[in-house]
Amino acid sequence: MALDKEMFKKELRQRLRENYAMELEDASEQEIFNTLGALVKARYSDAWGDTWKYYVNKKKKQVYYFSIEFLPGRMLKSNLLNLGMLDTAREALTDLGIDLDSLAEVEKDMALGNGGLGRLASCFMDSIASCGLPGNGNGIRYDYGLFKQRFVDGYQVELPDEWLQGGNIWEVRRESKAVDVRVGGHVYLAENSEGKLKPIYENERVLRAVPYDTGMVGFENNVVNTLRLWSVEIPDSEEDKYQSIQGRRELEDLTAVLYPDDSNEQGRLIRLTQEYFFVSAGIQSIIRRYKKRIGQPISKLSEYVSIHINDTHPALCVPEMMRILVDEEELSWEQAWDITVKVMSYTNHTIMAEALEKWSIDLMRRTLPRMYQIMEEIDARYVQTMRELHPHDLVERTRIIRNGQVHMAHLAIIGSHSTNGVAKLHSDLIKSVVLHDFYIIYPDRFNNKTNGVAQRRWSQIVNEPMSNVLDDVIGKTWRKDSGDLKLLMNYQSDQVVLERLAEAKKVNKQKLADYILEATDINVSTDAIFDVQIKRLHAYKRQLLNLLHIIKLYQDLKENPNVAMQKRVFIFGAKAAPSYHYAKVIIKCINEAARLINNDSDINDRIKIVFLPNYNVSLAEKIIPAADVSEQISLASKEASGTSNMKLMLNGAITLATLDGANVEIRDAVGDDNIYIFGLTEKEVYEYYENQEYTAQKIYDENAVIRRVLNAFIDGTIPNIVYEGREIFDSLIKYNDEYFLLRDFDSYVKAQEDIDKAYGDRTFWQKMSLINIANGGRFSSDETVRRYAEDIWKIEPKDSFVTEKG
Ligand code: B1N
Repeated sequence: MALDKEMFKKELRQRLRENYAMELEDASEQEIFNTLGALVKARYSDAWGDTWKYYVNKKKKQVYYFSIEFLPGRMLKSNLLNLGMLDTAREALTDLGIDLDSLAEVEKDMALGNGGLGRLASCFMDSIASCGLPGNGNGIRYDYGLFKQRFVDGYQVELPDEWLQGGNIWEVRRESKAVDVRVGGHVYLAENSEGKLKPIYENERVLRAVPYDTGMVGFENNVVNTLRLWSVEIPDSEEDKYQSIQGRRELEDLTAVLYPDDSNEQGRLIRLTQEYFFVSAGIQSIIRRYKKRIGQPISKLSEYVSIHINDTHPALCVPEMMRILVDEEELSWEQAWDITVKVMSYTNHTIMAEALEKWSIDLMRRTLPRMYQIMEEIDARYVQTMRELHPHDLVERTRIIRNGQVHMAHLAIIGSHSTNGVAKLHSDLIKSVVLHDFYIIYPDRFNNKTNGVAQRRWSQIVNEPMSNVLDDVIGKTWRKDSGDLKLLMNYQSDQVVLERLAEAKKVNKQKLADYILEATDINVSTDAIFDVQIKRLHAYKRQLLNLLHIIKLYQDLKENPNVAMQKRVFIFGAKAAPSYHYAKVIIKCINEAARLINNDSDINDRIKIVFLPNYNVSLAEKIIPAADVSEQISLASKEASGTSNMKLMLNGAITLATLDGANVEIRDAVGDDNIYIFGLTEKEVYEYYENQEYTAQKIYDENAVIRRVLNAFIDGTIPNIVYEGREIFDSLIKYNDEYFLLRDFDSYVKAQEDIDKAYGDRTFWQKMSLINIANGGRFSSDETVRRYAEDIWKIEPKDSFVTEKG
């Protein structure tokens, strides 16, 4: 039964009395928030149970999405929206003198991920439920999420993210579903009484994996799927082994922290154990449920279960499934292998060499002895089979165990039936360059699934002013089916509509301006272009190129204060991995340039730099609706897809981009006239690699503008960066500018000048913006997961959803 406003108020008060023995008027924000959360959870708990029973009773094939990161952000408004309660809740709370938006800020961001990869996993969870697809997440319940970022004297400082401190209203601890995971020790094979070879474990450690489940609420469809996150505990049987505090702490550390690296791999023991921990716990619980609830023979597993390996971190799914099928279910190797390959599928998210995961044989053998034995067997059989079909060196290059290391991507490809990239260009590069050897061996296994974003969150929830205009202009169907945003194309010359969208943008900009003032003490004008670059800090993403351009503008203005140009606010949001020195140097330089430019009276507020600290999902929700320009300026070929590019276009920002990742598809969607493209293409980048003819020094010598900009880093123009400025300078000149910033500089400047001119023509700009919004529907993760469901997972939506959609 739908809850009306009066019932809502009554229930909220009632629950507050029951749980806190308090009247609303005396309760703290946290208490009200917790109570509201419990109320919302109660509204979907029946559907949660029913969804699960439905899948079991109908023996529906289900997908389990294994990911070492999930980045859901806040869930209150998203759950309210999906339950159809957002408006009621807002009105009820207003009656009670409470502002929903401020109350929502009480919720701590669930930040169990670094960036795009983790956020994608959460967009998929939302879309899988919203499409009525039987699918669940499987990951780790870190006690601490991604570090909190502060700036002290312009430097990044990392603080722990104690996200569980206020409690987590959404999760349910399921003690009864705990499983044991064995690590370390020795394993040898011995014949049992029936003459079968069985592994015998010695001196292993037993870890108890306890699941915490969170409901993933579908959009207005009564479907609630499960995100299951595992936490480590000491099993009762092992209590006596863990008497010292230090011993206990070591064990509990396993799920304490998320590794804060993005697109870079830090091989460490805890990380490997984390990977095995959530893989083993997840697969054990899948098999247990299958046997108990589906009741089919284990040989039919692949008809009921699909497991997705999100990047290589869960690649141990392959040997762990083999272990269970062979050691515990006593299937033959061949039969177990056939099932495993059918069940598993894998997504590659990067071509950056340093991110391709490898573990030393020694570490693997010591940490996970049974896994290592099984991988040796998989490797040996792979070589044996392929030797007859392919040249020796091709087979050698593609082995799982090679040169003293275990190659996780090789394991994931060999042990699954599907490998996909995350944008067309990236999937092509995988086939032609990065994993070309495997493409020769398994041409049918490779495919593309361009990323998408949870459109309801990234439009309806974060951008109400725009959403209201859309409702008035094209009706409300776009809220369920974002493909209908296309209807907006009919209004591209409608002055009234263009003006209303411009007003909505202005409202969002004012809100962000208020936040900027509060967070940084910097005053910005909403008349300025809000030029946004928000993503992890990484050399290949080229935040430095953005800074070089800003320095150029600064120097131009210093030289000639009357130079004609639009006001601009350059907004950055970016965390650097704590161990990534160069990225931190760039942060310091941006902050010092900001201090210089923002306080220079000659500049007179014509350009400003705002580096907002602690970029996370909630901050993205504030910045994205207010953006005019979306900076997607990675060196072509390096960004696998990008997803902030999609969120920004959906909110009417104009993209300034290289032809990299999904930018290529954004250009195809909006047309050349509604995007600003610059820089080398991926082909030209590869040509440079082949000819090795790139000389940054030469560009510096010949280009006076670039020379003046770079000199600003070492001649005191930008103060307080004596060491950092030198490091930047050297990285570009002495070490020859690995990401071709100088090569792309002129065309970037040109594109920025074009943007400056275009912004001056309000109608022209607003029309481009409208066309971007209208074509944003193409990048909905609903569409993306539907394609995974059909092509890879072979799962079907819940019947009621099918009938509803016709
Ligand atoms: O995955 C995103 C893409 O949109 C981005 O282009 C891509 O950079 C990102 C090791 C990664 N690739 N690799 C990672 C994350 C954590 C880690 O420990 C690698 N993240 C991406 C979604 O497809």
